[in-house]
Amino acid sequence: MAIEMEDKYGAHNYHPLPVVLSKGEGAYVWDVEGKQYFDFLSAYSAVNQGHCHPRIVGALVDQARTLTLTSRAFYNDALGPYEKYITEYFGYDKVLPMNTGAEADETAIKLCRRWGYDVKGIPENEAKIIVCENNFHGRTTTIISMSTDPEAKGGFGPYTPGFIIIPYNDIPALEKALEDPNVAGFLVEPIQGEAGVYVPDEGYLKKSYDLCKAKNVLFIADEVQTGIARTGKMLACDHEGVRPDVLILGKALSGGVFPVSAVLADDEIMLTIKPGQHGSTFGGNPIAARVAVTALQVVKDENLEERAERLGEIFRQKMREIDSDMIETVRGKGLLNAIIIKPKNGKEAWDVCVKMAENGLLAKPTHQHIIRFAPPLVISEGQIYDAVEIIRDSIKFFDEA
Ligand code: IF1
Repeated sequence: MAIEMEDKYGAHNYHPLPVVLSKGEGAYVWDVEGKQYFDFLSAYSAVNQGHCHPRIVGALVDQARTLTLTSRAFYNDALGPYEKYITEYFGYDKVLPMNTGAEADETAIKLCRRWGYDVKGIPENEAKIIVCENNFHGRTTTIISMSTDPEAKGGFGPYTPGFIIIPYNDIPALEKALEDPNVAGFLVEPIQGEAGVYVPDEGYLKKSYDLCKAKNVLFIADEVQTGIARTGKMLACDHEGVRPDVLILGKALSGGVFPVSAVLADDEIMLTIKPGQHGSTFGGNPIAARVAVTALQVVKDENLEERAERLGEIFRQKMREIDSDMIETVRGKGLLNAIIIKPKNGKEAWDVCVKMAENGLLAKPTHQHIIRFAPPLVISEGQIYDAVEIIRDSIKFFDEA
């Protein structure tokens, strides 16, 4: 019923697994028949704190009963405390609050260009931003102008100029691109999520950061998917001690209960945007402010960084113990992992995902042969073992077929 309605009345911009969900709690979701599943997608890493976390939902409901939206034409009593909390939490002078990850990436691009013109002295309209092949930063027309994915980019031209595309995890390529004096920034995912949880070589982030600093270029980290404890540290950049000049957050910044994103930077960068030069109707609304503070408190109170680190190690270890020639590679960091499936007898990643759903675990393939596994960080060790059993049984089903 729900599937037919979505098919008839909704745009066909997704191809969902045939599961109709109606309830979520912690690491579990339930479908309309009451079947329970492990959620190993976590809404692409937005529900790190677990589905419907009571404290976060509590903040949402409480504020929603009081004051939902004022616009930024006026002050409100929730935004200032949130801005203080998040800037101290991550160690930056200021935050620019937005709603979706794409909006935060767009905001970072505008900040980088304005800094390039007003501080670095790049000639007007000449600023360049370096990005990596196989990046994913969102779906707006400027963001897909940076994309190398024909699916995401094709048929939506004309494209926004001013981007230099280099291979990911390639220091010499970055060095060469940085020779252009009009480069204002390097925008990079510390781990490429959509590309299939592509973890760069140890030291790549630090070396990239150092090269950018040497050329007075902003190091801009898109931590929309890798941030908020997902990879075993609060930020994936923390694994290499890198402090991005511009930090982009989204998704789990709200624990998945509300669209909240943010861009953090110090005054030299942030104050290049003056009143009236950027904004958003819902950006920094009181609900988002209260929800984000609570979502960030939960990450600390429930030690989600340490859990992601420890349980991620166990998950990858158990996955590597599965004896199947369908599993080509297991890779990831913290609880952001993926396996590459080698097709067998015409069965591939999609079939494994359908079988896992039958067996009570939800995950989705990306780029045909890669299955990403990203459970809520509140999952227990016992649940990890149960989940691995389901993954093993599902893959072995095709092995023996
Ligand atoms: C879809 C992908 C993941 C992101 C990073 C910005 C954004 C995303 C690193 C934009 C969003 C989402 C978008 C969603 C599926 C999902 C996704 F498969 F598309 F690429 F996670 F890998 N930076 N990623 O991962 O944030 O505007 O969506 O809030 O578009 O299908 P958003």
